[in-house]
Amino acid sequence: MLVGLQGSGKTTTAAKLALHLKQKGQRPFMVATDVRRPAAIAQLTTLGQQIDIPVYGEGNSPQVIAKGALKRAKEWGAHWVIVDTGGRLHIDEPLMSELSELKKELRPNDVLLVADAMTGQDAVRAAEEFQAKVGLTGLILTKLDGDARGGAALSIRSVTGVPIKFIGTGEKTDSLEPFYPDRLASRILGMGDVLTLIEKAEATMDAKRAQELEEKMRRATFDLEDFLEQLRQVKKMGSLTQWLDMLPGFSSLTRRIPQEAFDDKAMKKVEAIILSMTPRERHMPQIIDGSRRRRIARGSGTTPQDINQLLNQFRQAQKLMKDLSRGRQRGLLSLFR
Ligand SMILES: Nc1nc2c(ncn2[C@@H]2O[C@H](COP(=O)(O)OP(=O)(O)OP(=O)(O)O)[C@@H](O)[C@H]2O)c(=O)[nH]1
Ligand SMILES: [Mg+2]
Repeated sequence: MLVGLQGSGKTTTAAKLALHLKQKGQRPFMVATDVRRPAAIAQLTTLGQQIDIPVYGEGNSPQVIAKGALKRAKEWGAHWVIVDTGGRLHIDEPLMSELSELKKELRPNDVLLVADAMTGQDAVRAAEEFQAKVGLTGLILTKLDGDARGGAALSIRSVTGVPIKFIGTGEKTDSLEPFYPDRLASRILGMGDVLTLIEKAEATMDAKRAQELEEKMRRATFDLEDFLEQLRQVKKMGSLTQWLDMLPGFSSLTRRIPQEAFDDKAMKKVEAIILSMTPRERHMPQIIDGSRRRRIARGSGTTPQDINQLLNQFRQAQKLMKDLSRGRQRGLLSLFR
């Protein structure tokens, strides 16, 4: 069952969904229940003819149509019944009760709110109402082919608490895409593949540990113990440069971090060095002077140059993490979940 404000794209989306299912070898069946707007039923019927999918719209009230449609769909052997509903310019009580009645009659698996990505706060408030009065299971965001960056999607996602399932990217019936959070987030932020990168990082890293590290970065208390922990995590993720290369503007940085820094031998060395430091040194590497450097080198079986190299790497990582966490990517991504 598709619901939404007037002109949000319900009728078009009904046809898009039907075509999508048909292309997957399914038998979808469409129902037009908008008896109020003249030509609304004819609009869906025309779309149905274009994509060769049956449309039912017989009756003078939504419930009567729904009842007849379910019967007909069953006889026809439909796998899916897609129900288009009428829209309103603004949320009003008659619409909400009409939709609630219809929902009772249909008992749909899904009630999807079709929302126009170009609209702003009004759409957000409407979404909240639809959720409260009718009850939603998901969202379809339309008109993402336009200039809209889709920022309203975030608010709608957040006020309804239901996931975005598809996005509409054009007027034609084949302009429907599954929803990928990273792509929309990139679009909103105007970034490259940052989100895919962070998702990848999240999948490999221990989520709790990653969050702690991030927290530390924000408070600028990221120290050498955290650095060691981070190296271990990054090592688990595979080559650092490989994933950093996905970030726009970071390729110059990756070239500055030697690949050898992440092989086993180098890791052992880094561990030995950091473990030879006092807790105070790990926490405040800036206090490591010449004599401390020599002591740490002796304790870890390395040279003062090794210590210098490590401290350089640490500073690079510190800067890198600062750059990464400066973005809102992570918080943004979590809104879609
Ligand atoms: N560019 C673009 N246009 C779209 C998209 N989805 C729908 N439209 C257009 O938006 C307009 C309204 O679409 P409808 O499907 O009629 O909207 P509706 O929600 O059924 O409208 P009512 O039945 O009047 O409430 C039409 O001109 C559609 O072609 C989309 O993803 N991209
Ligand atoms: Mg319509």
